Amino acid sequence: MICSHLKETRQGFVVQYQTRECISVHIGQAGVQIGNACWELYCLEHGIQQNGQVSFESSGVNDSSSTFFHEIGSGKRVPRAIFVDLEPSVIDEIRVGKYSQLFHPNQLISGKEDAANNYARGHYTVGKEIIDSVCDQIHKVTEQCSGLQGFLIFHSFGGGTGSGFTSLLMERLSVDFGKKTKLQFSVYPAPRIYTAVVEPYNSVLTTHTTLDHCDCAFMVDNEAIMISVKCI
Ligand SMILES: Nc1nc2c(ncn2[C@@H]2O[C@H](COP(=O)(O)OP(=O)(O)OP(=O)(O)O)[C@@H](O)[C@H]2O)c(=O)[nH]1
Ligand SMILES: [Mg+2]
Repeated sequence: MICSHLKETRQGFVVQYQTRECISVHIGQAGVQIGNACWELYCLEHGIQQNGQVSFESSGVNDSSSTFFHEIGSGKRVPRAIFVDLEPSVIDEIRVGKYSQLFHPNQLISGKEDAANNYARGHYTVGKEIIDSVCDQIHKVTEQCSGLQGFLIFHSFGGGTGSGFTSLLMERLSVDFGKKTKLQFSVYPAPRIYTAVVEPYNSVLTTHTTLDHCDCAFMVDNEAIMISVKCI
């Protein structure tokens, strides 16, 4: 079913537009922490409060938030997002954080042990145990979309989850949603701020696997980010 909305322009014309939803998937520590910061900004941008309710001043002004937020019965906006990590501590910060009420608990998926900076653990062993529940949840989020545009994947190249699990998920998304666009936002490892010496290996392995599945990748150099942050 294609869902379309009527919207009045500043000139007074009524135009019909179709919702084109984007689903964000935040993977591993870097991906989840980026997501935590991003969703706070999206909420501020669209006048959405920490509990998902639209603040009085912005209600009814525009409906562009529907690309990123799903509106449920009570008028609450729920992010079209899924957070995944193979260990719980980073996602627990969202569960108890300021925006804990914004997300449905099923959107926050964590395992018991991480991939220990090991691509193979993220892709073949620990990651494999959690992939089906992640895909099920993604399917549930897609069912709430009327014209899905594609997926935004946030992760690091260097972590075991960020590299191994991301490539596994990209393969699955290609099988399940063949033609949908997949954009990656990847934290590129920098020699001076490594957390593990194997990060370059993880990066090569994940690049090799995802090359066929990703439509466009936006890479952020971690050292450059660090320099920018220090300058602010
Ligand atoms: N810019 C930025 N980089 C991060 C952040 N968290 C981790 N990193 C970088 O990500 C890489 C490590 O990957 P993580 O995302 O921590 O690892 P993971 O995906 O959780 O995988 P495992 O812990 O091995 O299961 C290193 O290069 C870190 O510098 C973050 O919040 N911001
Ligand atoms: Mg981790």
